[in-house]
Amino acid sequence: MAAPGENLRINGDRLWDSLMEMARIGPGIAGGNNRQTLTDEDAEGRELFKSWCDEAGLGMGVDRMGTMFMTREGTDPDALPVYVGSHLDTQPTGGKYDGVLGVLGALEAVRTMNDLGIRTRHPIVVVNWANEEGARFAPAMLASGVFAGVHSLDYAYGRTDLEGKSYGEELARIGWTGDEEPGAREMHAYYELHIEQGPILEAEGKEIGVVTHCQGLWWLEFTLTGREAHTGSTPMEMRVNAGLAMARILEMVQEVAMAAQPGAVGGVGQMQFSPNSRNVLPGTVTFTVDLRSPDQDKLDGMRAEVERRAAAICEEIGVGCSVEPVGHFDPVTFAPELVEAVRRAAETLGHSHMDLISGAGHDACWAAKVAPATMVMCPCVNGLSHNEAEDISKDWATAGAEVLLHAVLETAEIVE
Ligand code: HGY
Ligand code: MN
Ligand code: MN
Repeated sequence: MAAPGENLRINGDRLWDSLMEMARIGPGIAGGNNRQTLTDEDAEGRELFKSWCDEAGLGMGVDRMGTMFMTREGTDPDALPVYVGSHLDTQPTGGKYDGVLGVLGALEAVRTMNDLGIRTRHPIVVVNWANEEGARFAPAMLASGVFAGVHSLDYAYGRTDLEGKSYGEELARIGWTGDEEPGAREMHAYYELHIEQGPILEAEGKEIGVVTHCQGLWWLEFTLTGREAHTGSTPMEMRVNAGLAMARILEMVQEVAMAAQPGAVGGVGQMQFSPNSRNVLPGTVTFTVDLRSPDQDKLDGMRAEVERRAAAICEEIGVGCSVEPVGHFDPVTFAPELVEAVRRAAETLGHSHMDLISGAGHDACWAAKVAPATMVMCPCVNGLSHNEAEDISKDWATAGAEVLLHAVLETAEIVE
C-alpha cells in the first residue's frame, strides 16, 4: 500500500500544546521534568494522557507492568495492530521531550487520522511503556523487556528503588496494575518517534533521523567492600579504601572506552558511599558502569576488560569487589522494510534526513525482539538530553510526528 501524499500533515500547534501541558506535570527545578516512574506525578501524567485518548475515542488496555495500550480500531478485525509509542516517565532531572514526544507524537498521528476520517485496515495502538528510564527501578526499558520475554514479571516486581520500595508495590500504590499478561499482545509492527539525544542531526542540519540500528548496552553494578575507619586518625598505610578503588576504576573505564574509539562509550552516572559520612572511610561503595557500542565484539570486549582490570585494582588495594550485570541488550538492527517506510515518508514530506544509529536505548529495542520495529528521530539542541535544559523546536517535533504518521499509515494500510 503506497504511503499518503505530501499534503497529509499533522497539527503541529496541537502537538506542541500537548507537550507543554504534559510538561507541567512533575516539573523539575530548572525548566525540565521530574516525573519518575510510578510516582504520583507519573500517575497524574497517565491520567492526562488517558483523558486525551478518551477524547480521541481510543480504548484502553493495561498490562501487569502498567504499560498503557490505547487502541484505534481498524477495518479488519483479524489484522494485527500497528503499535506506536514511547514513554512518559522521565529522569529525575529530565527534559520535556525524551519519551514524551514519542507518545504524544503517536497520539497526534491518531488525532490527525480522526480529523481526516482516515480508516486503516490494521488497528493502531498508541503505547506508553512503563519505566523506560530505569532511573528509579533498574534496568531501563523494564516493562518492554517483560513484554518481550527478556525479564520475568517476578523479577520486575522485585526491583527496588533507593528507598527499598519495590516496583510491584509502587505500581499497585498508584493504582495502575493492569490485568493483561505482558507480551500476550501480538504486533504487526512497532514504530517509535524519539529525540536523538545526541548532536549528529543538528550538526548535519537534518530534520529526521532514519534509525537503522541501536547500539548495545551493559550496565555493570559494582559493589566494593573496604573498611570503615576514621578519615583523620587512620594512617594511610592502614586504610582499606573502597573510595580510592572506585576512583581508579572510573579512570580505567574512561581509558577502556577511549581505546575502543570510534563507536564506544563508557561512564558512571550513579554511585553510593556507605555510610556516606564526611569523616568515615566508606565500608561499601556501589556504582553502575554504563558501557555501549553498536559493535557486538567491541561491547563485550569492553565488558570483559573492565571486569578484569577492576578486579586487579581492588586486589592491589585490598578491597573486595563484586559485579552484577543489571542491564543488557545486544546491538539492534531495525526492520529494513519499516526503515524504508520512514525514509520514504521523509522524502514524500520534503524533510531532510540521514541514516542514524541510536546512541540511547529505547523500548523499540525490545519490541524488535517480538515484531518488526524501527524508530524515527528528530534533532535536539546541542544534542543535550537527560538534562533539564533538553530542547527541541516545534518544527522538529512536527516533522518527526508527520514522518511517523506517514510511515504508520503505510504499514497500517489506508482503506479508501
Ligand atoms: O539509558 C538509555 O539509553 C535510555 O535513556 N533509557
Ligand atoms: Mn527515552
Ligand atoms: Mn531517557
